[in-house]
Amino acid sequence: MTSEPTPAYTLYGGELSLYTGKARCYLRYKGLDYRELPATREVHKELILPRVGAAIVPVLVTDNDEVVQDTTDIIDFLEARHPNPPVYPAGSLQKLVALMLEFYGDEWLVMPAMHYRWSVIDQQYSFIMREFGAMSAPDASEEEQVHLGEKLCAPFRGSIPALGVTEETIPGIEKSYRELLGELDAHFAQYDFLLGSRPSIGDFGLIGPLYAHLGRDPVPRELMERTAPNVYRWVQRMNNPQPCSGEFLADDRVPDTLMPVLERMCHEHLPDAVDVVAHNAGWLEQNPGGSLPRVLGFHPFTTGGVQGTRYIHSYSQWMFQRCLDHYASLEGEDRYRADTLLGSIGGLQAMRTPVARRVRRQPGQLELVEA
Ligand SMILES: N[C@@H](CCC(=O)N[C@@H](CS)C(=O)NCC(=O)O)C(=O)O
Repeated sequence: MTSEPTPAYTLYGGELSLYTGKARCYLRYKGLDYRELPATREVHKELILPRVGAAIVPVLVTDNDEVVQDTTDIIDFLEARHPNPPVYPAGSLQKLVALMLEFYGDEWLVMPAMHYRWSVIDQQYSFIMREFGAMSAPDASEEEQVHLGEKLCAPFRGSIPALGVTEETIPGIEKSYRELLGELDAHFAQYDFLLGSRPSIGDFGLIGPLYAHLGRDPVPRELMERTAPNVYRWVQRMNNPQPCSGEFLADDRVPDTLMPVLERMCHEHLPDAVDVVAHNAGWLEQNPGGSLPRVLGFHPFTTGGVQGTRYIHSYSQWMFQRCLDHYASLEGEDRYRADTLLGSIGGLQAMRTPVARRVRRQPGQLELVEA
């Protein structure tokens, strides 16, 4: 009997996991030789905890036993090995927009995603519980999976107030999300992806929240399908791509239809990111050489015109630095065009945030350290 050869890549995660969706869509678009396996109890015990240092998904393992955690690192690791076609646009303005929207999907839209999974849990209880149980114990009975799911989901379910989801903020979160859906729907009525007929790193950032939670959990999926059918179709395209197909728009053009989305991001998300940079700097000043705690207390935020308080997610700086570094590298005409765009969407000041203390990731740990 011949056994199947091991694919080049194994992605450990789950269908219900926001960030697994981001990595999966990327692997599919690039047409890579991979398989996806559930992050079961055994996988956590034998692989993820010892090699990554925390119970987090997704994790990519190569056929050479290299382990990569964090979807941005996974994509960059694979882009270096399989550069064509790149998911980072060559045009400087398109690249800036793509990095901003990746950051927005990864770090801000988690709020509506988690709200629409957990605040309406009574309406989708057995689906969600079973999904949690199935990732951990795929061979258990349905009943056992639901039971297991109830235990496993506790940290996620319990995290929503820290993310800023409370009775007071829910009207703002829903308002902003519904408006965002309308804006994206108008965009995807005209374009297959954010920047043309090829998905960019920005599309992969947005698909995380817009698939596993907002495009798949029963309650928000119905909302998306009914009110934003073009967004729903983009979710399907992202999950079933023509591998390696498509192009970014010519002449580094950024469609006008993205401006309201970018404006929303600058208005709601960037103040949070700028404040994270300040808090991280303060902590690193007080604790030279230390590893930044993942959460540094709480700070105010605004969404959909409603104010709330949410955790200070130190990791956000690492994602924000990607945007800041790209912007800082621009010169001449490129800088002028970036400034004009950022000025028109209210993002210029934030993109010029001075970073007194840069941060970096370290292998085998989730906590950031000073770079
Ligand atoms: N920035 C990370 C985030 C990964 C993440 O937060 N994954 C969730 C599941 S979708 C998780 O495992 N969270 C557990 C934790 O953060 O401790 C990435 O891009 O991979």
